[in-house]
Amino acid sequence: MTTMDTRPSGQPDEPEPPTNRPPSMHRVKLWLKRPYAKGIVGLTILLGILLLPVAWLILIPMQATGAPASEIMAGIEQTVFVFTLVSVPIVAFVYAVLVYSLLKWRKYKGDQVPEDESPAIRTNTIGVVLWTAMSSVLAFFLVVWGLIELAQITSNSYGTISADQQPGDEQSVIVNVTGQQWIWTFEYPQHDGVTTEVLYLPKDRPVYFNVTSKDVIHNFWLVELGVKIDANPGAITQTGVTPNKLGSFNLRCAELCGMHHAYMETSIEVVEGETFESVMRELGGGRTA
Ligand SMILES: [Cu+2]
Repeated sequence: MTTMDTRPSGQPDEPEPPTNRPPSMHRVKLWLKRPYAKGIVGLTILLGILLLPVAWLILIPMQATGAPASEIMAGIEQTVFVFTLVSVPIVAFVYAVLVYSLLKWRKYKGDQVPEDESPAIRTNTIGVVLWTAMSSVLAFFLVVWGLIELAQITSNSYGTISADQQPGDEQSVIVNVTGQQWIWTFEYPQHDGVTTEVLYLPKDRPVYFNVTSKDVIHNFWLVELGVKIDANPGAITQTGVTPNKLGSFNLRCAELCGMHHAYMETSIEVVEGETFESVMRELGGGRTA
């Protein structure tokens, strides 16, 4: 092997690329043999296994009150579940680094600072490609899932067509919702304009809401039905849902609207279609449209 300099003369000296570097894979293996790498990988696996049930634990309080009571809410629950599962490996890794650092790197033993452990992993091609690819795949999965779920929610809440332009359906029910500090009122224009302070809904029938406010911005939130939309003064927002479960559910204001915001809640009574019609008749509103 010759040691002769073959570069054309006159060029400034550039640093020689290191020629004695072991191949990437070999460096990854060396790195994985380090005590801290072993410790963090082990902790990541352990924490990952411990964190897995969290996805189910999150569903328990959501379902405790009777959710999902619509297809929209079923989709939202599934999304919360899947997103939690997908984030487990990342959360486990971050906490593994944190826990390991807190336990092992509180202080050096004696006065001796440990030698720098070579080779570093941060410029390792395999390491960088793997880490970037894994993060990208996870993020891409979440974006695609989120967009599909959002499109389904929009179609299930009749979000693209306003209530008065929906196909005239015998089955469908229109409710005009008004928020004001700190009460909700519901008007049923197809039933002689009956008004209630409890939201009555028929099961398995599409319901369209025209939502507005008399004073400040409120937010109309049908908790177990997965519907949430702003109630703005001077404007009407539209949404809808098809309740698919009988029962009593929660309706809350989800926009801080003043002193008694926390008490701006009522109940949703999802009843059979016939019961709904008889409730309306009892309140003085026969079906007129
Ligand atoms: Cu409020």
